[in-house]
Amino acid sequence: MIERTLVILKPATLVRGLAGEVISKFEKKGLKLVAMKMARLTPEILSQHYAHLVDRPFYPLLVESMTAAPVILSCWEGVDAVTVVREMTGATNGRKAAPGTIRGMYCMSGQENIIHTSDSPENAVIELDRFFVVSDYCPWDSPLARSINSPDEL
Ligand code: IDP
Ligand code: MG
Repeated sequence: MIERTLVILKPATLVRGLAGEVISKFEKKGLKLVAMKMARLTPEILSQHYAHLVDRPFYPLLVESMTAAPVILSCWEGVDAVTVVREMTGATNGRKAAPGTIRGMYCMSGQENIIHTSDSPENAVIELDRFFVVSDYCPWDSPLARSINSPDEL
């Protein structure tokens, strides 16, 4: 099924000059970029986005890190996009993430782990609605679509 998922390039990714490299991984995989913008996240929106973590001891450091510079918010579309992107992301701790994953390739930290990606189709819908409005989306038909998927997969 064609899904959409949220990818946030975290502040450290922008600071380290890795944004283009990470975006390129998703492009080359064959996912379709349908929305993208920069934003400075606030403690308020982070308390929604990371509601499952607000009571954890590391939460203040997480907020400090996520507000230290802008992020790049992006929406990627494709067949099973949520699972595909999540598996490309790798384990939360970059030191434990498999070597071929984005976290496995580009980070050494449990907190400074390059990207956020939605962990289920249900959460993808909630998270995309948190960060994007309808007019942010630019759906488009790729002339190469037949080279990305067979029609019977769609
Ligand atoms: P995820 O990003 O792999 O989905 P979550 O458990 O949802 O992982 O945690 C959200 C973010 O909070 C992580 O990406 C990471 O930046 C931070 N985080 C999670 N667990 C820890 C920890 O034990 N120490 C420090 N930061 C953490
Ligand atoms: Mg998570």
